[in-house]
Amino acid sequence: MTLLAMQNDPRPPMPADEFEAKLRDKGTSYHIYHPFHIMMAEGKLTQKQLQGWVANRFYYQIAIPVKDAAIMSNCPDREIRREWIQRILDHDGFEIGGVRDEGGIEAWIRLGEAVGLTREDVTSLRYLAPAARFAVDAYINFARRQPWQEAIASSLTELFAPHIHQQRIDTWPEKYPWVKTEGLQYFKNRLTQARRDVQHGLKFTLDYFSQSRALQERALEILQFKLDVLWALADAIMLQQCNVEIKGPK
Ligand code: AHQ
Repeated sequence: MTLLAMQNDPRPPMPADEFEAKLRDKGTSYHIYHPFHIMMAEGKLTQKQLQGWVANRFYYQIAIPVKDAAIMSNCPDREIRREWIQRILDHDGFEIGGVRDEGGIEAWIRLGEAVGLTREDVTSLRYLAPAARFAVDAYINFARRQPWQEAIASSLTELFAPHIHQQRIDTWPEKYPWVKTEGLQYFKNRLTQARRDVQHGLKFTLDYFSQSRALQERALEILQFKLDVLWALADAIMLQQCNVEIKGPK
């Protein structure tokens, strides 16, 4: 159903606070609760497994600015583009008027080197699991093909991101003391960037999708899709790194 058709849903929309609470309640499906991330937080990953996570996740990191550029290219609203472009700069880095920032993609490569990978191990994507690629591509294609309003709503998994970034900052030095601390800079940068991004994304989502009950339900569906992208990405990495046997039908 198109956004226009959903706007005409005759049912009264949920009150804004109830809608926001339902969005936040989806945090129970966030990938911080995935077995692989629980193993990570408990210090149970080997160096190879942590390297595998960093190497696979690099594909997600380089996808983010591509995804955000797709949203920009679909969005006719200059005010929104002025806000949204910051996300591309955060990841790709920039040099504007003498101000230089290497960006999050570069910081993620440094995370790779901090866990003992070479720059080329990370940038070559040689360790990328096919299912990890497909999970990330599903996100990029969603942003390319769906209305830009829906793609903005899909970024709201970052409501829950500061928690997982803080968890890494708090646990890695004790659980993985061999990781060079400068590698954690990416997570530290995201604490502020994610909070800023989500303020804008949440405000837009609450305003736009509160036009009707059907739109509110669509926003919840979109958030669940993106939670599933992150969950599937962790599944792919765990399968590759822990050779877990797929428990199919007997
Ligand atoms: O490093 C992450 C990042 O830059 C983003 C952008 C945002 C989006 O636009 O979908 N989501 C996101 C996320 C990042 N890191 C993930 C992690 O676990 O390190 C979390 C992820 C998210 O919650 O969506």
